Amino acid sequence: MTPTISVPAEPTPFTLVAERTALIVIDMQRDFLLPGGFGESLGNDVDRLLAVVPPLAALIAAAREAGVMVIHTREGHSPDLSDCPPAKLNRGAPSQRIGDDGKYGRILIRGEYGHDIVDELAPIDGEVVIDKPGKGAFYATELSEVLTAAGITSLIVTGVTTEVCVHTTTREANDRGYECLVVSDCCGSYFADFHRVGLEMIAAQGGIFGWVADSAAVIPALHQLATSPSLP
Ligand code: C5J
Repeated sequence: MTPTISVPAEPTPFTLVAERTALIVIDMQRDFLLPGGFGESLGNDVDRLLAVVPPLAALIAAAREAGVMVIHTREGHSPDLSDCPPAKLNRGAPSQRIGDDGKYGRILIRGEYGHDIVDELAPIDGEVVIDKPGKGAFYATELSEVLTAAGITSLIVTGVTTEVCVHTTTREANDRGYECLVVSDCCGSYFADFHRVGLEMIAAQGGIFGWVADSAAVIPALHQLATSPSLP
């Protein structure tokens, strides 16, 4: 029998089912996080995003130890920008747009240094990395097929930014029938209010998009999964 663990969460406890749960780590990319990068060049305070790295590293380690599938995503585009619609490309200050030269290479372009995940959270061999052109991780990607093939029904959702790619992905997943537990201190926003309200929106109205818990609640549950025997 598959072990299940109850995680204290808002608005109700979340049932973590081993082998049916994946941890999704959204867009922890240098372009968004590093000083001098794309995110900071837009006038944002990257410290708010960097604060996510230590708890998220601990959560990823606990998931790996528990045998929970870890999936990483990266927002970005092909070098010829053929997958970036004009409506997305033409936003923001000219010279600091997608495809322009930034401190870490062409901004949000696949293969560039800035497009990749920060060293502290680098995927390990065997982990899936989804390259996504949109804010949601399901749009124009193979994520649905990956989850279906692995028998996944629940997602632990983390990453940046809370109100943009984390929210869009959680909404997309919720509409597809996945139960989503968003980990509050393992998500981050450049804007404190957006982060707080973004999390409130997920758990409001009886958990309209999912559940919210912090890593202090989720990591012990993963440790319990790691040590609980699979019963026949
Ligand atoms: C944004 C993201 N904010 N990963 N991307 O443009 O949330």
